[in-house]
Formats: sequence, structure tokens, C-alpha cells
Amino acid sequence: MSKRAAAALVAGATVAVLTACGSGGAGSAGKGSGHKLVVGFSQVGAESGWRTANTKSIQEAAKKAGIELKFSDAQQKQENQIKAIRSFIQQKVDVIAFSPVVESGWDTVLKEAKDAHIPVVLTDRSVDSKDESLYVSFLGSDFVEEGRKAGDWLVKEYAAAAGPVNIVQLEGTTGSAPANDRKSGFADVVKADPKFKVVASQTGDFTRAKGKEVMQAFLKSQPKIDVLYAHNDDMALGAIQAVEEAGKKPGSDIKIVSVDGVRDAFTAMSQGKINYVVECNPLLGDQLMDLAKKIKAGEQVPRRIKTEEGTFTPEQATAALPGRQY
Ligand code: GYE
Repeated sequence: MSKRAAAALVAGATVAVLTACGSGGAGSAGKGSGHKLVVGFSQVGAESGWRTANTKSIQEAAKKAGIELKFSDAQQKQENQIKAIRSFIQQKVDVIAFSPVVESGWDTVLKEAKDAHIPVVLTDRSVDSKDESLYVSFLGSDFVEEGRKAGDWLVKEYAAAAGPVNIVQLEGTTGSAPANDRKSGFADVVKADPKFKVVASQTGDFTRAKGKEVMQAFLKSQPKIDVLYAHNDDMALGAIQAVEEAGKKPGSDIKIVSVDGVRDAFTAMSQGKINYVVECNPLLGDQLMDLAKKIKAGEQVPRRIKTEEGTFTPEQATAALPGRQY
């Protein structure tokens, strides 16, 4: 190699190193220091009212914070999320955020982001990766706790009943953190009393259409259903249609407990069709943008940020309805 070629190589390497260190990662390589923060966000899909509210919150918060948001909708498919993350890496965004559709199978792509020095934030749903260095922070709800709250309500509601109490369960997307955790949290609580029997449990993929379809099947196959536990409101709302079409009264013939707390569920509660809702807050946008800014500025951020949320009886839901944002 000639001396000149060697010098050029060294110079090139120095520039690359300087860019990587000076701006906090490959994400901003070559853009200078005054550029707009760029966040690549891979959303799960548009499966529910919760998700629509979450997307809106993130898009509005980015605008407000002066952040350029590259938004990608995965239509509930992991392969689409992996593609989106790879494209964010290629585009050298500053921060990658995503809500993983399922818990498993992320290590390879997260390692690629790490190797490119692009920090990753998990929002809403988490991953089961053992290597915690693959992401910086996880912002979202405690789904196990949500399942427990649904179970606690049931235990109280049936405290005086002899049983058996036959429960059907509409599960969220198979393999997703909220489906896994809402199922286990609930099971943990109700297993304490053998009168509670989960007689059927199947996924309704967090959608109204699937919730209705699966509930129709439950109504055909189960001679006696006392309670429906739905992992989200949309599936409960679909199931309500199935119950009504079968000539039964939702909320009394079959009691219903679900998770989320979207406006349509509150309306159904005010009509006596849902008995209890465990809240899951979708308005994570501001916190997410704040995290992205802090991470980019090199500040230390908490590894886990839990969302505060409550529960609603029909009376509370009716009172909260006028001011409900989503
Ligand atoms: O409960 C459901 C949505 O991940 C918490 O996903 C979220 C869940 C939410 O489809 O409605």
C-alpha cells in the first residue's frame, strides 16, 4: 500500500470514530449537531381502540416535541417489525422505539441495532430477551398486575356464591406480553378458589371481529357461561354482540370484565353491558419523546417506567365518560 493510501485510510478511520463519539452514536453520523432528533417507531398495528389512541398520542407528542417520527405499522406481524427496524438502522435514525407484537425472537435484530450504536426503547409491550443490554428502557404497563386486578374483582363479585363459576377467556394475540401476562395474573388470583373454572380460553387477537367469532363458538360449545374475561375491550365489545345475538343479556346473564378502558367500553358499561374494566393507559407519547431526548443527550434514564392506572366500576365509567380522551 502506498503511503498516501495508508494516510487516507487512517484519516477516514479517524473521521468515522470522531463522528461516532462526538454525536453519541452512528445514528447522527454526518448530520451535524443541530439536526432534528429522528425517532423510528414500529407500531404493532391498528387492531384496537387502545392502539389507535396510542398511535395518535405518539404522533402528536413527536410533533409537539419537534421530533421527526418515522412511523411504521406492522399489521400485527413480527416479520414486518423486524423489516422496519432494519430499515431504521439503515436510515441511521437517532433512536428506535417499538412495541413488540410478540415477546420472543428479537435478539438478532436488536443486536444489529446495538452494533450500529442506535439505542432502542421498548414501549407498551416488552421482549423476553435475556440480554438486557439490547434495549435502554421499557415504558409501559404492568400486565400481570392488570390480570390480577380483573381476578380480584371476580373474587369479590362471587364472594357469596357457592359456585361453580364458569369463566370463558378471550386471550389477546398469541405470544404477546399482554396476553401472556393478563392470563397469568388472572389465573394466579382465581386459582385460590376451586369454584372458579376457566372452561374455555382462546385467542381473539385483540380485535372486535375475532372476539365476536370466538364468543359465538364459546356460546355453542359451553352449556353454562357465567363470566367472560376479555384481555381487551375490543374483544369484549365484539363478544357482547355475540351474546346479544344468542338472546342473552351481557352484564347480567353473562358478566363481563375486560382490560383497557376505551370510550366504547365505558359506553357499554354505562348501559350495564360490561361489569368491570381494568385500565391500561395508551397515552405514552409524551413520556416516550421525553425518553428519546434524554437518551440522545446522554442522560441516564430508568430501565423500567411503569404506567399508572386504575380500575372502573360502571358508576365510575359513567362519570368519567364525558371527559374520556379515547
Ligand atoms: O390492551 C390491546 C391492544 O399492548 C396494551 O394491545 C396493549 C394491548 C391493548 O391491542 O387493546
